[in-house]
Amino acid sequence: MMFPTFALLSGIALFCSGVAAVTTHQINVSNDTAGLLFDPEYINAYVGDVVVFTFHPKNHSVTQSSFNAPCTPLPGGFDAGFVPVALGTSDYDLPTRQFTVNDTNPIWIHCRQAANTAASHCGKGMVFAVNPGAYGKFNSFENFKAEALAIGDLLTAVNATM
Ligand SMILES: *[C@@H]1O[C@H](CO)[C@@H](O)[C@H](O)[C@H]1NC(C)=O
Ligand SMILES: *[C@@H]1O[C@H](CO)[C@@H](O)[C@H](O)[C@H]1NC(C)=O
Ligand SMILES: *[C@@H]1O[C@H](CO)[C@@H](O)[C@H](O)[C@H]1NC(C)=O
Ligand SMILES: *[C@@H]1O[C@H](CO)[C@@H](O)[C@H](O)[C@H]1NC(C)=O
Ligand SMILES: [Cu+2]
Repeated sequence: MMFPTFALLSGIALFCSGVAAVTTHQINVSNDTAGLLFDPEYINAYVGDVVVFTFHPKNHSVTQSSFNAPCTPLPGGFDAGFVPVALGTSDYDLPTRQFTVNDTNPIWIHCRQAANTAASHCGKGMVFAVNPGAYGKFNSFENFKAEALAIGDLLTAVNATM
């Protein structure tokens, strides 16, 4: 009777090693105290992990962009669209959207509210990333956010001269 027991145990071991733990990452899209940001601003995630965005007031999007163009929607990329939320909505009623991490490449995200205007949320630093390069690397989250803020500065300057 040794063999069936061994087969059963190795079957369980195979089953367990084949099932990777899925982590769910909770991200606030804006929050009541800090305004135009994603909180946290970036995460590291494994393939298969789920990223859940909880939308706070007033009216934001979660839109994929690219490292080179932080405030421009990526053709074919993820876009939750605009999700308006009334001021005073209770935490339990805040809407959520989610995506699954499909590969290990960085995923760059912005809020496209008021795009290409001085009020651009992206231009005010409302950006987010999954698996950005490490601090000090060219494709770090810090460099991505700095690019977004530079776009915002440009939009503000253009607006001031009009
Ligand atoms: C997200 O916002 C909720 C309040 O709506 C807060 O309890 C929670 O701690 C926030 N999460 C993060 C990661 O800051
Ligand atoms: C809002 O985000 C800021 C910056 O990450 C954080 O310090 C603060 O605790 C957050 N507030 C809430 C209510 O989650
Ligand atoms: C949310 O923002 C979008 C884009 O600016 C706008 O078209 C839409 O009317 C807004 N929705 C509400 C309810 O304010
Ligand atoms: C991962 O693939 C699913 C299924 O095709 C898709 O719905 C989702 O948007 C993808 N995630 C990202 C971040 O593109
Ligand atoms: Cu926004």
